[in-house]
Formats: sequence, C-alpha cells, structure tokens
Amino acid sequence: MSETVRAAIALGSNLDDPEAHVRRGFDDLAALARTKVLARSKLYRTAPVGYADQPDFVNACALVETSLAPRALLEGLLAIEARHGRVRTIPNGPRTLDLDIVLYGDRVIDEPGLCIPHPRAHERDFVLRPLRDVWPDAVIPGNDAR
Ligand code: PH2
Ligand code: MG
Ligand code: MG
Repeated sequence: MSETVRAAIALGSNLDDPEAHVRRGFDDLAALARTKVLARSKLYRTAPVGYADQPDFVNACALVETSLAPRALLEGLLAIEARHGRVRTIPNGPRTLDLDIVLYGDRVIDEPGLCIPHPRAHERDFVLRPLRDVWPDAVIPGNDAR
C-alpha cells in the first residue's frame, strides 16, 4: 500500500443483536479495499448518550491502516452501514451499525458530511475507552485525548 495512514473507526450498535453487528462490522472493515485492520478493541456495553430512550449500545473501535482518502473511506463506511440495514430516523437514535471516523492520522477536516476528528469524540467515553485499547497514545487534534 502506498501512502498509508492510520485511522481509528468507532463502531456502535444497539439494535438486532448489537454484538453480532459490531463483530461483523470489524470483518467488513477488514474487507474494505486498500485497508487493513491492525487492531480490534474489546466490546463495551454502554448507556445511550444524547437520546436516552433506547437500548444500551455495544461500542468498539478499530485501528486501521488505509490508503483510501478520507472521503473514500467515509463512503466505504456508509456502504457497510447500509448493508447492515441502517435506517436513519432520530438523530442519536437507535441503529444497527454506526461507523465513524474518529481519527485519520493527524488530519483535521471540516467539510459537509466529513468532520475529522469526530467533533464529539473527545467528550464521549464510549469512543475514548475503546480508542485507548487500540491506540493508547492517540491524540485528538485540538483536544488532547490523554
Ligand atoms: N452514538 C450516538 C449517540 N449516543 N450512545 C452510546 N452509548 N453509544 C453510541 O455509539 C452512541 C450513543 C450517535 O452516534
Ligand atoms: Mg456516531
Ligand atoms: Mg455516524
């Protein structure tokens, strides 16, 4: 792979056997073009944040090495979410699988539909705990995660 970047992808699910969606999500990331999964975090059961009236989540994080550009990586993630039957209803509401780019190297991107680092990652334990499993010294640009 040429010009690879390390990226952290957060996984979250709280519908239809969340653990199975997250485990399959790791495999789907490994099958993405020009992308290798370097590490898979433990799975964490977490209370919903932002919209309380929904089931607990299973959250995890993958460390990947990719030569996909950020926008191509995002499109790959959206395609995986769609294959998991993701239907967007209420913001922060229940979902079969959510895949968010938390970090893409040390890049800072603020474009329509593509914000890296994920703008709320630094304040969300359900992102930070699994992130530390796979990338213990990760620094969230603009927000020191350590
Ligand atoms: N994702 C959200 C909103 N709230 N809460 C938990 N525990 N886990 C999530 O993955 C999550 C959430 C929006 O993406
Ligand atoms: Mg999310
Ligand atoms: Mg998302």
